[in-house]
Amino acid sequence: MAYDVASIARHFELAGKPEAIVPITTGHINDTYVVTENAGGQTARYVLQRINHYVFKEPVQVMANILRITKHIKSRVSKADPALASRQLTVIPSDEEPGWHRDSSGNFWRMYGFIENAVTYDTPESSDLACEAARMFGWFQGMLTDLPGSPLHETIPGFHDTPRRLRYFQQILAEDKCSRAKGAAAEIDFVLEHAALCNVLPDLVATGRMPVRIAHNDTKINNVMLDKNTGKGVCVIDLDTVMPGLSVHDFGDLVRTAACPAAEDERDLSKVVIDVSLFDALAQGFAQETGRFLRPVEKSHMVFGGTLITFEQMIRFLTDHLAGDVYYKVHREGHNLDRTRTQMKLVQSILEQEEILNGLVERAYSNSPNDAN
Ligand code: GN1
Ligand code: MG
Repeated sequence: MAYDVASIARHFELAGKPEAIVPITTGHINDTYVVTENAGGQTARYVLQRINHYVFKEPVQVMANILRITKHIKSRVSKADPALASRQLTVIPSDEEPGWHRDSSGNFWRMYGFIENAVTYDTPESSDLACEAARMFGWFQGMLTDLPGSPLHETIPGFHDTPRRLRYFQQILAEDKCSRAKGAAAEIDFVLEHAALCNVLPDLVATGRMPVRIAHNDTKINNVMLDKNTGKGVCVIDLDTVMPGLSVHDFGDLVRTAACPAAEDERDLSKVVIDVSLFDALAQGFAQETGRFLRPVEKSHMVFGGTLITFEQMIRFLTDHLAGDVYYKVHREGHNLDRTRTQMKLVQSILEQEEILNGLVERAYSNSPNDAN
């Protein structure tokens, strides 16, 4: 759908006039544009996004969370490192609201300052990069351990409620509206055979053994920005799903996206395996920042978090494939099935190497700053 993004951009408090607007196509959910403004010869860039309200039913709650989170992080960082504080996400107010603009068709838009001289990577190009990205997500979780006020809104109810995801999958499979189940028999069987994975973490939470914290909940490696020159972490982005969640889910999504150099939709499955040295780098980076505050039960379930989140993602892609590609943006026929297959291969690869990976996490935490237990 084409939007009149130039006139939408004008609703935000920019110093000058929007000059160029370029779409960015990497995300699966929201629509993103880079806006360049010109204020008396000085240019500055901004990120304009349309919040997908099919996915986020309450965009105002999403933005209320993000305003609290970004202010809190900025104020914490500014005490220790003002230069870094100026490179955190900043929400630009609109002419009517503190953080969003609602257009005449009911779409919600928001704008952030563009973080210059920083880059994101879709795949881990080196162990150093994987380690630094993981450190940033651990840092982010640490930053939010003291967020004051009421709990954050649950922007997608049951987002990582894997048993619920499984039930929904079973419903869509029973309907098989697009007659695609036949072509995905092996993947469907795999999900059904591994269904017991879904209940482990909910049981630990229900019995009070695993704490619910504020988690990012979408810790894809490309949701962290690194300095272009030094490679050092600058900030964490894509805050739409920051809400109550589990630390192991955040580590798990990192394993899913950064412990394997292949793309999420790679068709050559021989390339899709967990790379032990990338995994080790992730464990070290994450442990460095979280060793101080995580409980032993969280540390000992990090590898399981990788299995679970990857399995959950497999269920989500397969469900969307069976439902006719209604949730994730697809760019070719069978795209969600290709994604399903990579996730399945990754789950198998984690399970095969579980013992080694658990040993690496244990070592990373025993070498990390650790004063909680
Ligand atoms: C979506 O927004 P994006 O592309 O970072 C999805 C994640 C999935 C991911 C799979 C709100 O993330 O949960 O893990 O795609 N976000 C939402 O690549 O559903
Ligand atoms: Mg996202």
